Amino acid sequence: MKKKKKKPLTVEQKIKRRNLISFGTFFVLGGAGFGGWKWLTGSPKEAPGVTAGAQKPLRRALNSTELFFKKIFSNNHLVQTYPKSRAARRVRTNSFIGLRDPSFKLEEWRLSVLGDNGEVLSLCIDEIKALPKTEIVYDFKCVEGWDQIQHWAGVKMLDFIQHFKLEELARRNYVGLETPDGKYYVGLDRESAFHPQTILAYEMNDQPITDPHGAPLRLIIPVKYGIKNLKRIGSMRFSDTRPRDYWAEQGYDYYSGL
Ligand SMILES: Nc1nc2c(c(=O)[nH]1)N[C@H]1C(S)=C(S)[C@@H](COP(=O)(O)O)O[C@H]1N2
Ligand SMILES: [Mo]
Repeated sequence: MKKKKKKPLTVEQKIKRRNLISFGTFFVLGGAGFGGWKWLTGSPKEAPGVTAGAQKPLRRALNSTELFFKKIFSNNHLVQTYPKSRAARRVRTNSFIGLRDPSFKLEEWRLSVLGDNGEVLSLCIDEIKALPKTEIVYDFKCVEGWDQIQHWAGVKMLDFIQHFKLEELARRNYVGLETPDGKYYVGLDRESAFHPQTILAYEMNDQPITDPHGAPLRLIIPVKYGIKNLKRIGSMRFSDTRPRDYWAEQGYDYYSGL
């Protein structure tokens, strides 16, 4: 009898399979995480010195942040990308909460990076543009039912973290972003915030981002629906508790992943 030849998987099937695998991994790692947590909290505190206070194994882990990033965020579950020629020339706009403050001055804009004890960095747009640039062309999806292939460019969140040595802060469970006026705000789980395709974008179709699209800096997070792609980022805060989230407060899914 002839063996039936297996049909090659379609992209959708592959994605489904990968989702299943991720889901399975999630449970396995979750279990390991719980065991690991019990092991960690039961471990002796390190000897006081330059870096006191952390449990020994934790310090060892903190010292190998590079490994940490490679392992936890070697996320190869990538969103589909397209050639630049497929990108829309007329990019849709949708919803402008937090973009209407008449006292906002583009020239005075700064990104405020916040940790547990307040501001750790205040950056102007040129300091961000000086970092390596990453481009992406992908299908932007709004929960309201439209999608469009768009071309964005900026600095990868991961590159941003590494450049400004924010690894310790980036170990927090969540990242919260808010507009300068605090009227629109989103909370992001760490894995999505540091997904390799997540970027702090300052260009759209090779031009600086325009006001309605969130000048001068917005989030492009392809693993999430549009609602999480905050326009005009004013502050970025790292925390272990869930940051407030505008649409989650209105009853939308906090995670809003694709
Ligand atoms: N500051 C701010 N960011 C925002 C929004 C908003 O109202 N205010 N709307 C979100 C929603 S629902 C979508 S779909 C996208 C739309 O981005 P666009 O206007 O560039 O298409 O921005 C997101 N980011
Ligand atoms: Mo949206």
